[in-house]
Amino acid sequence: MAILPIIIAPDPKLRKKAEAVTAVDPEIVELMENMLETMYLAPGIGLAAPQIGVSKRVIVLDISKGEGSPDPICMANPKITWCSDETVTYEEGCLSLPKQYDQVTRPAKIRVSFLNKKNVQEECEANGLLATCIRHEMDHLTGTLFVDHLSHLKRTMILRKLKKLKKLNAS
Ligand code: K1U
Ligand code: ZN
Repeated sequence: MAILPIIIAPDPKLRKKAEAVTAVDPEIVELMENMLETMYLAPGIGLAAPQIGVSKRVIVLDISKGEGSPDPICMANPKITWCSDETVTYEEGCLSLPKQYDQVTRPAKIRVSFLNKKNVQEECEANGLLATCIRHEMDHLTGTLFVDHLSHLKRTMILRKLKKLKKLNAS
């Protein structure tokens, strides 16, 4: 397994639309395992392949936050099949936008179909933080960041701050 560097915004790689995978073959299983290891080390509760520079529709999640036993979830080609009208608001963060947090409102419950690690099509229902995290990670697959759900002013301020920090770290 390997720890992969996480891309920090602003970066055009985070804005690209990811490609569907044809099947969860050994190469995709290895990608999923590397993504999980990278996510746990960060630490985070989710990670999408574009965040490590791989433009594929693959996400991993574990919202157990180290409390109790780990509960890793791997999804390829996730697709929302239903979402509730009821919404829920969480303070979101993103490993690609370090130390930036804000409230985002999303559907409280969702149903999602996906290919699992065994290349079998599955459908599951999620609510609360798991539903939010799945939507957050799926946003990464279309080049959307959580700041895109905020006001223009907040988004611009956060992205400007990160651009300055990147410049500073490079010099
Ligand atoms: O996509 C990412 O960059 C991961 C992101 C996922 C996420 C967080 C909060 C709401 C929705 C989606 C993170 O994991 S940020 C780090 C974080 O939230 C966390 C880290 C350790 C323990 C608990 C939370
Ligand atoms: Zn994110």
